[in-house]
Amino acid sequence: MIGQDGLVVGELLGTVNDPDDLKRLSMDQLKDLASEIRQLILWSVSKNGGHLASNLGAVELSLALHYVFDFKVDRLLWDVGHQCYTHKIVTGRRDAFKALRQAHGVSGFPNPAESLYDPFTVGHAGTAIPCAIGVALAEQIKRASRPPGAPPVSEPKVVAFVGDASIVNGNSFEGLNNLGLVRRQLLIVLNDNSMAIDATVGALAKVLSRLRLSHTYDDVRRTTANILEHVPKIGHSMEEAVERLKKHIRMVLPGSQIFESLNIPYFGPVDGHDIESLVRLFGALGQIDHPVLLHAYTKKGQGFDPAHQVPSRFHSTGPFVINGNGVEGPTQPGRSGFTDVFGRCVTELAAKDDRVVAITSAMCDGTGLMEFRSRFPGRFYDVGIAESAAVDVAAGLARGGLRPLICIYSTFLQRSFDQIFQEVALQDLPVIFCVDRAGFVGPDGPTHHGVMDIGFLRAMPNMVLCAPANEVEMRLALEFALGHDHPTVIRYPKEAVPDPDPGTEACGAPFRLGQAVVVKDARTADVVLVAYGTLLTEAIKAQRTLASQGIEVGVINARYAAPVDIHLVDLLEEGKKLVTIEDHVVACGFGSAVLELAARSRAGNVRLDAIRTLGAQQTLVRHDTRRNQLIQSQLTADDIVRTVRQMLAVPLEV
Ligand SMILES: Cc1ncc(C[n+]2csc(CCOP(=O)(O)OP(=O)(O)O)c2C)c(N)n1
Repeated sequence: MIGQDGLVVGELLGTVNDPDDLKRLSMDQLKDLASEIRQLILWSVSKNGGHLASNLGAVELSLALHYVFDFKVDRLLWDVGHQCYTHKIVTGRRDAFKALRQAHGVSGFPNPAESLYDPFTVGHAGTAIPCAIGVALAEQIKRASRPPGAPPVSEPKVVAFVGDASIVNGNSFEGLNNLGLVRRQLLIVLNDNSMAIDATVGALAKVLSRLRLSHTYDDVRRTTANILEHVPKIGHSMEEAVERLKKHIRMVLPGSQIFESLNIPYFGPVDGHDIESLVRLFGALGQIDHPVLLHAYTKKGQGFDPAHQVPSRFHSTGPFVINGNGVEGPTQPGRSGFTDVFGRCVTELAAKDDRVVAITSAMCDGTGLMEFRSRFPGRFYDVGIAESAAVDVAAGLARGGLRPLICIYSTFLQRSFDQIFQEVALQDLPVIFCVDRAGFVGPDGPTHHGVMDIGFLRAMPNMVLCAPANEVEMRLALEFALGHDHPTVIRYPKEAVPDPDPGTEACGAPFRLGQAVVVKDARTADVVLVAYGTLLTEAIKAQRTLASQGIEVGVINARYAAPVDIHLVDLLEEGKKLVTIEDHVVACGFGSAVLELAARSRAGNVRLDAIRTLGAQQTLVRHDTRRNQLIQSQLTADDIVRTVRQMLAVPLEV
């Protein structure tokens, strides 16, 4: 049924405003609701973009969880959170879901500011299990502190929902290793679709896939039936319940052995699309006063053939048009201009330099490495969602005389802070960090913005930080890094590279350590705009607008945030004012580095108030378009023009 606003709402779904409404539905109605929800997800993602394949696969699991548990009091923790669309739709956000990832709609990830049903803001993998342990321990501690003889209270149940690629993340495994701390109910739902964004990699993925191959669909059904058959026979004590279930139900299979060896009762594998069985399974397993793991098989893209056939293409997608049984569009996921250019350059450079090795953490396509992978399979490593290990692998490769490039999103690089410091920076190893999605990332929102990397990287010893402003500079920056025998960071945004601009010819000069380039002569100007990276384009626009208003300013492409070009201080000593511009939080960023340098000037005439630092004031910039995020953070050409006029005390032109 299509409403006036074009929102597809099925008849049943129209009645579900809260999870309590779900609980009134029959099993047959739940199944119908699942297909109505799939239609809504498809409708909204095709309009707004988003994570399609994972969400289509998680509908039944999500509905069954909400049917059985009461997440007003119980706690549901999503890992990554990209698969939470059904959860959003049934927890009062159905109508806002039509504007998924739009400024006026819901975010694509769980967010407590949106709903009491979201205990955490999430976006990174590996958090659900350890956070769930903490939540469960809080209840355990409260239980222990109740006075003896106090009437029993019903405690919130805790559920962690995690995918098969995220459960192998180090943080998840550290959580599993500590699960023994929990001596109360905690249910881990392992949603196994045998995919990360691409096919899963690594030893555990192989074990899980062997398990999958050793099972027919009938086996899976039998496992479910087996568990359910024994559920009514559960005794009253936790130990008895677990023992009975273990004895009668648990499958002695490689998948189970992994968890059993960690002393985690394992149940499964079961069919994650059989909603009726799932409801009964959750009903039973939720009663066990002990951590348990339910392993469910699902299909990524279930119910929409194009996403089912090519799930990686529909993992995270831009808007697309559904055309009969096929689709038009979407824009390739993660294929921003800078990413493409990076992918091309690194492939060309690797053809000439056989020291070049590329490493990704489950983001081959997103980081533009598809061509590299097919041309140089022996020099490409996908280590799965393991950013910290990826950095240490690179450190080892560098120690072995090779030139590893870690191709990673800024936000996920945060996971590797200590490895970058200790295994790379402290050793002064020539690892090249190719930091994609630096700056605002648009609709993915605050969990995914890459606005802190300059801050934490420039504090490290031996680290060189540079940022190409355009296509030509991407190659030059890579050439510089390959010739530099120390750690180097190259940062670039999720954005199309700017069109070639005759005014930026100076950017064609090779990168030289710590040297900025003058794009517009600063000698006769009172104010100089100093841009780091891609915002050079806004600085040039601002310079042209100001020139048309009779105000001449200089423009410098900083190229380096560490070390910063010391000649910037000369400009201050000459009495000029500087405006620094960066797609990063102001705190600890490029502008801060310029301020620090200026503060060390011995000339005695440098005033720090001659420097204005333009950058993001905060990291919590809501999901929206990248352009709007730059506008909100006052980082556009108009904002630069306004700043310059204020500095020169020239009223704004209206
Ligand atoms: C620390 C971290 N690294 C990388 C990502 C990017 N990422 C988002 S979803 C995803 C794949 C997750 O696979 P899985 O957990 O199996 O869930 P599925 O999408 O298959 O349901 C990746 C790599 C992330 N969110 N967090």
